[in-house]
Amino acid sequence: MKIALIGCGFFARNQMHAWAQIDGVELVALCDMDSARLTDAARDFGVTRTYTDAAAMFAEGGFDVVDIATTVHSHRPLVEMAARAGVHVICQKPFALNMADARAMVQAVEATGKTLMIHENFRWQSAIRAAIDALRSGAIGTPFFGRVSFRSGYDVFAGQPYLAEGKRFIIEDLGIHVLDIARALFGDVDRITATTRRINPSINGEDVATMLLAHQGGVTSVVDCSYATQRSPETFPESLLEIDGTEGTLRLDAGYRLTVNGTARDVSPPVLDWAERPWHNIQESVLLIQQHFVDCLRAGREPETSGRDNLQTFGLVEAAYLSATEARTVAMAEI
Ligand code: NAD
Ligand code: 89Y
Repeated sequence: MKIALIGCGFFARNQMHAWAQIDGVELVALCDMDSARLTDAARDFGVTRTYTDAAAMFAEGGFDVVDIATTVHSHRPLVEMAARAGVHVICQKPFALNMADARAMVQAVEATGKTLMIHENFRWQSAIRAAIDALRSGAIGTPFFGRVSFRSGYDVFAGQPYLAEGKRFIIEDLGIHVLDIARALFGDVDRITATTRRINPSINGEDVATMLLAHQGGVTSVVDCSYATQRSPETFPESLLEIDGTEGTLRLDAGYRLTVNGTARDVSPPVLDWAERPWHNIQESVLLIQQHFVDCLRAGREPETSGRDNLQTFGLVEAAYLSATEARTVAMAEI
């Protein structure tokens, strides 16, 4: 399986390391508008075909999958280019700038019969996966309440300075993952109520969001995120869980400690040989989601976080902003 990757920035290096680790896959081409980043990545990952223009890369072809690792503004044009080229597509989160773009991107790729997966990796973190497996095994009966919580004071702006610039910040950047974990655990959502705050005066967007979700299956969940929380020890980038069910409880506490009905175990992720703390949790999930994508293509299955599936997660982001702006509950049917 031949892969081309667009966007050789901060996060894409994880994706390149993961491709190098997956059997039967070869990274054959790289593209970035920034020629210095492109040259560095090509050297570090031994890729000889390089392009500063995505259209030129698609015109030459010779790959089965394109992995789009750019920031959101370029997602729709690049996904549409990939659809015209008839290749399978992985696109980083956030999916799109708005719902209309996201829907158009799904349609564009579906019309070609190829697969579109959104790189929504947090549900693939091994600790989260252990909790999902325990819940789906019925260990705590039928869940009726959940809390998915991400609270940190980690300086994400050092590595990703663009996060300080946008009008939107934490829901679009990080909350999107936490909302997706809530969907993976409790299913799709009927309605959402959200509040937002900006605590850090040097950024433009909100850095605190608290969301209340009514899931279709009857679970009520609280999804709360903050990058303004000074906690010790720092828990970045852990998502913590509290789930109550008819037959018991599940907790995923700081330090990757999973407790199901009073029995605790360590579900710490491994530190892959190219990974570094504290990012190792996210980095392992990149390998797992890319392996999942390859497995799905080989088996002719739809990936868990396909473009169509991710319309629901991205819809929650849109609904949360609408709810916070208008100070009201938003039904997902409105989005
Ligand atoms: P970045 O700005 O460091 O890198 C993006 C790169 O894309 C830049 O080098 C830029 O020159 C290039 N680029 C932009 N438009 C292009 C185009 N049209 N053609 C070719 N190259 C183009 O950004 P980043 O921090 O690496 O983030 C990239 C994406 O990854 C974002 O959407 C971000 O939300 C996401 N991200 C995901 C995770 C995760 O865990 N899933 C973590 C961090 C970032
Ligand atoms: O961009 C974000 C993401 O997707 O995961 C963590 C992050 O890097 C900073 O919030």
